[in-house]
Amino acid sequence: MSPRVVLEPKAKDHSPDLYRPDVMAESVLGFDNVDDSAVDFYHANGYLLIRQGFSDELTSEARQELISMINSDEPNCESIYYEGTIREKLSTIDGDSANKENPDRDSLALGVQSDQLPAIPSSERASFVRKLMGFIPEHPPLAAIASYKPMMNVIERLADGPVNLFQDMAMIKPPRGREKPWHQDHAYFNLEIGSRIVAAWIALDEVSVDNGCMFFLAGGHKGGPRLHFMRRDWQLCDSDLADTVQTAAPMQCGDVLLFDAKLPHGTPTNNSDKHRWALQLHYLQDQAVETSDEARLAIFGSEGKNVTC
Ligand SMILES: O=C(O)CCC(=O)C(=O)O
Repeated sequence: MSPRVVLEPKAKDHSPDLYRPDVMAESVLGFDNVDDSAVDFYHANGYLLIRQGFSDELTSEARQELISMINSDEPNCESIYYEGTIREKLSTIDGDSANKENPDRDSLALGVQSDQLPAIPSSERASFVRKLMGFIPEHPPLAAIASYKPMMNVIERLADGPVNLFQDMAMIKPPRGREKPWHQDHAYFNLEIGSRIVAAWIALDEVSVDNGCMFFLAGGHKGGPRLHFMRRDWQLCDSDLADTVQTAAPMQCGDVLLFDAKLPHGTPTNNSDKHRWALQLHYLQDQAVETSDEARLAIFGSEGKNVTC
């Protein structure tokens, strides 16, 4: 499988005030301790943080697999995304369009796409990988996590019925790797707005405020869909985050954050010298109904709504 290669635009810095650890996430220890009150907590708060969900053996095999993939000439995945800073290492990309300081809105959304990995040594290239997508069938150590029965049982309780994995991503924030601005995951999916979608964000190493842990607005899923704008990404307006009480979720390797696809969340720049390794998997209720870009944008987009950001 030849991956779609995306060289992202150079990311603009975000204000440090956008991510405030006002409150620390509450948690339960282990999938076995998810009882009815934990399920109620998820529905009320939009998240459930499970400590020590995965063993060191499973997480270390998964992390090693990702390291092999980012260093390989054949990563065997659908897409591979590189941080915009890789552009400084490349002499020409697609004419000169990739080196523009201020990309227009379309290139901001898409980055520069190709079917060739960047033409620099693989060890150097690897240090710029931000995200891999679509790898589960080809990579058993990652499939073992995605289909882990104790986690699936909990997710099916949260979704109130059978679910299917419909998106798999490895979120690798390298040192100084970019922010993922505040957003709701549902704003990226052409799925009926009432669909039950559970995201599983799994730490494959220590994740801290410093290296870009998850921040979210606990209970914010209950407000339903929010308007998104194309700014540093497809995201909430920064000003919507003023005066909010934010929850931070520092995690240890093997911890799992389950959250509702309407929970507003984001992660800041990795300000450390260490990679931040995580998997993000999305599970969708059986028999969900697909919609269209138009239907999604009518709900999450700002066009024609007389709003500014
Ligand atoms: O892992 C991250 O940094 C953010 C992931 C995320 O929220 C997303 O891609 O939807």
